Amino acid sequence: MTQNHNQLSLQIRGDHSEIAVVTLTRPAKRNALNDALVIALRDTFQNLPASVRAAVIHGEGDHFCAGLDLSELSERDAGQGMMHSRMWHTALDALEKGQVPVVAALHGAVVGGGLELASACHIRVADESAFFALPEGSRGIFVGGGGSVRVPKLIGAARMADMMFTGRVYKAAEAERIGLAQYLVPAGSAFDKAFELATRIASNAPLTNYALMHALPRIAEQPADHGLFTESLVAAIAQSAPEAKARVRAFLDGKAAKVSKD
Ligand code: 1HE
Repeated sequence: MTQNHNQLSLQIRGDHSEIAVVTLTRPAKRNALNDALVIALRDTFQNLPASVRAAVIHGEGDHFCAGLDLSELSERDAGQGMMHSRMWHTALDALEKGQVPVVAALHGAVVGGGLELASACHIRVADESAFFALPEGSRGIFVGGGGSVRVPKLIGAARMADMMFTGRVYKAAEAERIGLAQYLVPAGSAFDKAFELATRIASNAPLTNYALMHALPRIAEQPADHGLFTESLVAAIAQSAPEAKARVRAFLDGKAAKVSKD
């Protein structure tokens, strides 16, 4: 199944229609995010088909995403600027706090709002062509798509401030080393790796994936004692699901895969 918004496409793939592939399809503008595209992202992630268990997001052309569409920035007053930023928050929250994990396949420019979008995803795969930057600093603006909250969680506030103060650009290998991406793959193979990971994720119990998306980040922000209590609640709920019982039984019966280092 394929749905096309104007500048975004949604394809449902996999034997059980379990993988959503979301493609930014605005290569002539390096997939810059105008308002229509931000709203399409929101609508897409709020309305994924029930069969979907994991998603991949990537960009058409030579770049993942050039960030905010700067041609739309011109005439907003302060109130409109605030609402515009809140619209981004709603859209990227729909992705980050949605129903299924999202794997970002990154190549070429992952800059400004493109990095904000990538940092709302649950796993980032960078190929060797990827480069990461926050040019907001030199454009006289600030991040507005959740970057000030999400990027420091990946690399720390000091590194993010450096990127904005100095225009520092991280190439893929260094980006992976500092935590902007979790996987580094040869140029041209980010999508295949992301799809492979999404397929693996989709085979997990949905409740486990949901807990990883929704409990883990909240626990990270709780005081340790509250976090431990939340962990116990989530663990109790997850282990009580029939699917958990069946998966553990399958292992004990020798019918499920062992952990293997290869
Ligand atoms: C754009 C945008 C854009 C390209 N808004 N139109 N983001 C930036 O500051 C990054 C700005 N873009 C670039 O630095 C470069 O375009 C790239 C490194 C991403 C790609 O370079 P290249 O040589 O492949 O493409 P290009 O020739 O620069 O751009 C091709 C076209 O895309 C051109 O338009 P054309 O009509 O002349 O063909 C560019 O104007 C257009 N284009 N990027 C609008 N960003 C929620 S707040 C977030 C705040 C931010 O994201 S600020 C950072 C914005």
